[in-house]
Amino acid sequence: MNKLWIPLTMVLLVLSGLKLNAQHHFCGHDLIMNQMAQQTPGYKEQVLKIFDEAKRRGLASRQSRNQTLYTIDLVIHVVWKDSSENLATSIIQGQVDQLNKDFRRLNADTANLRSMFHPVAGDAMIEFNLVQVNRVQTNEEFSVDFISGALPDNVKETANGGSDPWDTELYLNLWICKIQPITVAGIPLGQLLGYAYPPDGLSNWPAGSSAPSPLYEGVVVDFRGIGPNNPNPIDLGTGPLTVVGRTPVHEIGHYLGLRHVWGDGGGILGGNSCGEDDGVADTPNTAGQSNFDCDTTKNSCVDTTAIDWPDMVENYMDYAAETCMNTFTIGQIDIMRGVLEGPRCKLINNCITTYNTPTAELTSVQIYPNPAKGFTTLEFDNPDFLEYQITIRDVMGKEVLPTINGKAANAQHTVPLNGLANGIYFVEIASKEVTIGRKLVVSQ
Ligand SMILES: [Ca+2]
Ligand SMILES: [Ca+2]
Ligand SMILES: [Ca+2]
Ligand SMILES: [Zn+2]
Repeated sequence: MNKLWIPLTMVLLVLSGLKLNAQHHFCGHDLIMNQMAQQTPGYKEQVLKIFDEAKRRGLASRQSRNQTLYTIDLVIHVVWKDSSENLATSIIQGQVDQLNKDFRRLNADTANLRSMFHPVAGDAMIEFNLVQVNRVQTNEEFSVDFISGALPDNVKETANGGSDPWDTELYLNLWICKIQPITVAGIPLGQLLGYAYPPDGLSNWPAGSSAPSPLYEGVVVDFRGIGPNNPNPIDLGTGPLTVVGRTPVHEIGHYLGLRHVWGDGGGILGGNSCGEDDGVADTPNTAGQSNFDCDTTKNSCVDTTAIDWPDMVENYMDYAAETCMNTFTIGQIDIMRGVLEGPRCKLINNCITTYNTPTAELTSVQIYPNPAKGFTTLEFDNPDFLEYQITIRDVMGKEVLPTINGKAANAQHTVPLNGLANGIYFVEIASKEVTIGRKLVVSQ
């Protein structure tokens, strides 16, 4: 992740003349990851756990993929101030059509994918059903606070000049608005084109945490990033960009759990990040993002596989030109479908048969060290994200430590044992489906 996201550092960089490229524009994934990590310790780890779980789940169901088309109901909110932002219905429909091509690999420009990547390109078997377009006129502006990292989530609130979502568990909400340029002390730093919160297991979090509201789940895209045939150009000094509707494709990729192909890291100034990747085996690691170009000569990291692949600039999760992007890989599709079969299962009405189906819920239970002195660690897998409760009792059955509640997929709890007398204790891990007991020996 972007380790250079330190507001004060950013200001100093600007003031010291290392000014960021004012033409740089991007999606808000890094902003979210860093802002949330600052507000809520453990956020990144939680997102990564859910990512790993989705990958495992999607990989397991890869074989049956061709038989199961997932349809997501889509609600679009057009929140406009200037009439140019109130996009014509034909542009909205064109965007929905583009989503349905790109997620089914029916887009004509798949022909441009270089042949070495043909074996990893995939049809996600995901489609979008537009159920409603809400148009809301507003007097508000939608801005990014670069110092605090706050995003323009007021677009998601009718009371704050935006448009309230339809139930975010049942519908994908896409808000279209003008996102104001990012500035610090009047200095323009760039333009946010869109953002989406990753699936982050909010219901799992402790009360009082500053996780974003479930009402904020969904995708926000600047009105100029909707296409094709959008008459409102984005020109940030290098001429108008060609927009064909790939910003929403990219942001829905994040919404369904994907990370950037270069794996973030490397810093906002474009440092090398060959040491960090996106967790997806079939996207070649790269040293950093593309710059809205289509440079097929790039090979920025040496791959550890037998073949040293070039950078996959055709991938939707890079920042290449929109006319250069045309592909999700099979590994990325595993994750997106794993998210739809897990934390976002209600979108596809498929929670009963997959997400909440009783299986061997709590597995691979480990307690270490055991015998323990001072503390011990409990670890187990909970692939169906069931709520669980851990109690620790003495030989008389009396609870000797506070109960632990959780819902994490890959549970890990370090338990302080201070004050416990030497002896044998019983650890009980219970979900609504299963109870597992283990013996714990305390030897202080
Ligand atoms: Ca990288
Ligand atoms: Ca990769
Ligand atoms: Ca390479
Ligand atoms: Zn992004």
